[in-house]
Amino acid sequence: MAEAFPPPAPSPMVGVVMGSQSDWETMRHASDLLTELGVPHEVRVVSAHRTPDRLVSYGREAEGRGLQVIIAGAGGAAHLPGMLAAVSELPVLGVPVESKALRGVDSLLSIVQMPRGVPVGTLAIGAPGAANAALLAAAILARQDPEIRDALAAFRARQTGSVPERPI
Ligand code: RP5
Repeated sequence: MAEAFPPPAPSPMVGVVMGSQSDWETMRHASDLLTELGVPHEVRVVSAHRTPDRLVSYGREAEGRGLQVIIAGAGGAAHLPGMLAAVSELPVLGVPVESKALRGVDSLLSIVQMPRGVPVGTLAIGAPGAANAALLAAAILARQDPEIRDALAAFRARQTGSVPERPI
């Protein structure tokens, strides 16, 4: 069974948003990494198609609630990141969730091909993209936040240390 959403942080800096409960298996990789780096965040299900009003309120209210970055994951005709970028001036990082029919290529193209003027920073398909979205969000926040900068540096050092020089 999939893990439950983490309890909301008191003052979240990052919003992790997904189009469906079924995206959580992918998007938890973003949430887990933000937790590991000590980045306060919240997790929400917001569908561009099924809950359009929720999408507009979430995007419009995000900055005023103190969020600094939105990570949005969706699959198929994945409008969620682009629509959030349309109603918010926060940086939006898009994660293409792997779809059954087209293995996430549909999600990737839907998210990456934003017309000029409303950007979405698009990551790789699936769990690696979700994890990298968290690292990129942390890197953005780290410019102003020494604790996050240190946590990110420590993460990178651990990662470097875990790579053996020769295959085991
Ligand atoms: C998208 O449709 C969601 O982001 C999800 O990836 C996909 C399928 O959703 P479900 O039918 O599993 O709810 O909106």
